[in-house]
Amino acid sequence: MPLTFFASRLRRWLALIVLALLALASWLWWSAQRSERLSHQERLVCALPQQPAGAPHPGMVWVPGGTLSLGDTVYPEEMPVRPLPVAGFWMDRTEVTNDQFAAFVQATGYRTVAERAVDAKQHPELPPEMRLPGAVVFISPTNLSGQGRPTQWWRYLAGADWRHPGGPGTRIDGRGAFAVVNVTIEDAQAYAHWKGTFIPSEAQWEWAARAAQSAALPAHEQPAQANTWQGLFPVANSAADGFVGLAPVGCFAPNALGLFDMIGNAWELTRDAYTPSHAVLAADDGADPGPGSVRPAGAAAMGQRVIKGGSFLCAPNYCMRYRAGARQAQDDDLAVSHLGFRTVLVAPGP
Ligand SMILES: [Ca+2]
Repeated sequence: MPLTFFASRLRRWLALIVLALLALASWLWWSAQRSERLSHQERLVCALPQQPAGAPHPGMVWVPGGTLSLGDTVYPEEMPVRPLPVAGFWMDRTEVTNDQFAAFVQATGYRTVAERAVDAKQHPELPPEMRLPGAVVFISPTNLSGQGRPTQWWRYLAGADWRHPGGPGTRIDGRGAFAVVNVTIEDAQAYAHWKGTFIPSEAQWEWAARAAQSAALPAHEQPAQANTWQGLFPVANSAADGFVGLAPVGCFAPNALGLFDMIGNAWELTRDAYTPSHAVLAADDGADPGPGSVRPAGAAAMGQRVIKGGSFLCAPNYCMRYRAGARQAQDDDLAVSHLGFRTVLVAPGP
């Protein structure tokens, strides 16, 4: 065969290889950019249904009383499941938003915990850079060494606060309908005090998340109607639910009471002191115990509260806490980028 034939075939093969490499590079680039593009395409606001004219407490829904089966059976801290009576109350139908929190700050001049320097006397163990005003922010790692060390994806960032949820350089402009985050229990109670409401107990929160149903425990599957994490946490997030990170409130179907985002989006603060299980319970009359008080009564105040509902970071491979009965501990004086809150009100029902 003539040499030109081989040269021609070689050129064709080389061209094919180059094309294949280009296709592979394009695909890798496309995959790497997908999350970035999705975050730019995400909705900035989701319409909430109108409430009836003359609703007694606008923005809130009534949660009728009943007997809650407190807890669940997936992780040790949510066991044992215990019956607990809960009186009726009103609850914010969404997480408190940036706009709502901004109104409070504008009216009062309040400065959040994340905007203040950390008291060296209270935390002599912390290095100086962690005593600067700031918050703990989730940053998806580009490579992981070892397994399950949260410091690989949680970073204390000076300058992170509710106005800068991802750290300095990030903003909430155009994100007024997003859940406020990087707030602590002190901040949440200050907001609630200004509103004339208060932070729910764990039982109130869980009862509301179960839509005031005392029937069998809900399923443990990852919910479709909630902003959670689809993929392998903490490195691969397909955002099949439409959101890479936090979402505006009210983008997913509400529960049967009309409460939005009880599961997923932002974790939500309760006023209860954290206990490692439900082995010891105290009766909760639903009354506001006042700022600084903790429940269950008699529980040792360990400087941690119970938080509920899971967040946009909850994934089946790491944290199946996208359930009403799930719970987690949160340091009282540490603001985190996946944690927000909503408030409740004890007043006559409709
Ligand atoms: Ca999501």
